[in-house]
Amino acid sequence: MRSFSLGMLELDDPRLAPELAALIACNVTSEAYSEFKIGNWRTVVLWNTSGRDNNGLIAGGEVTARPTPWAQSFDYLNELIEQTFDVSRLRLARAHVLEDGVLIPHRDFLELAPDEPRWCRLHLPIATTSACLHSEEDSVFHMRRGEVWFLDASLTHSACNSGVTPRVSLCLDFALGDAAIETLVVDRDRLRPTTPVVIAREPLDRQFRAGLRSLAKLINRANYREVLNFLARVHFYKAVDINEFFTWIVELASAAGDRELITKMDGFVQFLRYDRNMYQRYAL
Ligand code: YCP
Ligand code: CO
Repeated sequence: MRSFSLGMLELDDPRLAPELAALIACNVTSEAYSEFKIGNWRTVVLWNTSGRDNNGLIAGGEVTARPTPWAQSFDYLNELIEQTFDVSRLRLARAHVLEDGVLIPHRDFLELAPDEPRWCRLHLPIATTSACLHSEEDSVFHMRRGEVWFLDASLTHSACNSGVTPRVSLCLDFALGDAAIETLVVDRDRLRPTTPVVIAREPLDRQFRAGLRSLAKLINRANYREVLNFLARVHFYKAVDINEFFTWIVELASAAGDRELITKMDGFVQFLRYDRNMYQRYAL
């Protein structure tokens, strides 16, 4: 696993509580990347380079980020961001609110030009439960509240919350270039070392595989989103590489023999995994 925890920050609960409640209640959300989610997953943009409230797109360029008009009143969160990270290299800070939902397996930064400085994503969960998991390739892990994580979003990854209590995680994207990831944390003494919570999963046995194949008997244009919802979550509890998700959806569409569905799934895999242009959307 290339993602790793940089350590645990002390959070100030009384100051955090009202801002967390405002984030969960917020309806100034960004629709960017909404084709990657199934269920209740919302993004509130906290810092960006355009100054517009709901612009949550990652974009190239040299401009540093600043709090959006809506996020300016978040004294505690803005202070936390400023005191912990090197904001001169920050390009985008979002709060991802996830309540009973899943991100469809995908890779990020595919849309950035090859000459862009290397992007680096840090996560800081500020509310979570044990039902909230993240994944990367063949690993599944839980990020604790207050833990600062480097997530290698260029690899195939996903996140899910199988409960109903909202998980809120700050997602900070930096233009890192050739510098070391650790340099993004300005005051490293504030981070307490932690051992990451890696999730052990049960084996994916033959019977379960046969069940997966039998989904071809029921998948159709009316229900394929529900099938995707189910399939995107399998690797969180069965020991299987996340990339198998792409094989499953293409094989199921093909076994179902529906031309339109085959084209849709082929195109979706291309979009999620290999090749995406800036501003490109995918109509699921
Ligand atoms: C993530 N990927 O993995 C981001 C959020 C969709 C694309 C938006 O957190
Ligand atoms: Co992602």
